[in-house]
Amino acid sequence: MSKQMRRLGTRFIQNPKKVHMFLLLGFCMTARVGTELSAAEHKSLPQFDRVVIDANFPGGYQVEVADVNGDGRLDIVGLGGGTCAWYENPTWKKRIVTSPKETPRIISSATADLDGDGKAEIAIAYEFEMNEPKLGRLLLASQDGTDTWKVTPIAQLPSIHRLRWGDVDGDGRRDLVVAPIFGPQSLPPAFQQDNAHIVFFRTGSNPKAGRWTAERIGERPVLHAIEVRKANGGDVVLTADNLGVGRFQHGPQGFSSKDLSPGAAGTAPKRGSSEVHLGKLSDGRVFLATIDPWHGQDVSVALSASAPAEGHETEGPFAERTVIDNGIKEGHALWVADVDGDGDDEVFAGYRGPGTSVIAYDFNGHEWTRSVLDPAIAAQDLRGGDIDGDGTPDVVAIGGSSHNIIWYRPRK
Ligand SMILES: [Ca+2]
Ligand SMILES: [Ca+2]
Ligand SMILES: [Ca+2]
Ligand SMILES: [Ca+2]
Repeated sequence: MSKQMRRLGTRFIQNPKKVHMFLLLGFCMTARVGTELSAAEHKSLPQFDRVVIDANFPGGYQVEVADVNGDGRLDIVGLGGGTCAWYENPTWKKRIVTSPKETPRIISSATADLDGDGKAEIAIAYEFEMNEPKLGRLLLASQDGTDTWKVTPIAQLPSIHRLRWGDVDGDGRRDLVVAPIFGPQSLPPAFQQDNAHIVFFRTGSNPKAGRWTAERIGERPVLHAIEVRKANGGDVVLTADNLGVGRFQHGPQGFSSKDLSPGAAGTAPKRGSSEVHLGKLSDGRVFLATIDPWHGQDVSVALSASAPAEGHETEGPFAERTVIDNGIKEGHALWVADVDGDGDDEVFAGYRGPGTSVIAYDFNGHEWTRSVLDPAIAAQDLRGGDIDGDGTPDVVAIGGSSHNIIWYRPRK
């Protein structure tokens, strides 16, 4: 038995077939990004252990890395097929939060300990139906005893699609940012009749009671994904939508918006951007990593002109996007993390179309090298966090047609 297996805990030692060592099959792409870095050391990607968290999760759609039980270890929350489940670190015992009876057509979750009692609450979006954008509901699941969850209805929200916690009004309390994908009057196939209306909820003095109040943030056409980032004066909402990447920030006159990047050209709804995260390089510059256009084929990077001051990372300006891969099919998963410790964030992208894979892109100072991490997952979502507490960020993906949840653990 290898040292890697021993380190993974009893469940995996008892089931050694669950751990596969993946050798990275890297090859260089030709894309060149920005000016070359002079003295910086750019490490190459480590190998990853592929740890199966669940091999039988029907319709897997979204994954989170969050401490659910408050023991200081990051757990994994997966959803899809009407079910929300969490997996307890380090045994990865699976527990059901909600079932298809409570959360049919589940689409998103956002986990955080809202009342500070050490037990996380999970906001859940469900009753999503792509071609019926008038449907959609939000509830809060809270822990009621050791292994049971109580659900509290919060609101009906047409076309509800993405949830993230963040303090967008800067009052020191968590708000729930809710991004529908379409406006309620939108019609297939282009969905351009009505913009998606982004809102945030203040959860009040007793969040578990569910008496939340909504406030408008703004609107964008065909809004596929959001990222909430720390910023001066209140967290910023980045959007990936048919206009590309947008940025919304709270101020004295409400929210102001700004276009950061146009994404890909094309005919609606296949234009703009589909996923977005903000990454950083070792020289202090930041970049928008995107999948473009909607459910698209491109993985792109748009670099900031200079190194921004802390709290101003999302402000730009950003250079025109550089496509670092144009060969993914139905791209749906994106993450950034510095897994080799050289100060540059790697980009991780996953897709669910033919060829299904999770791919890593590593900046070597000149270009982004592409490595297939795992072809055996129809990735719908990617997240990360230091799951094993070794100081190196880990990456987790959930697959839809492959019905699996996989932890990619960088080797030391
Ligand atoms: Ca935990
Ligand atoms: Ca709590
Ligand atoms: Ca790195
Ligand atoms: Ca780690």
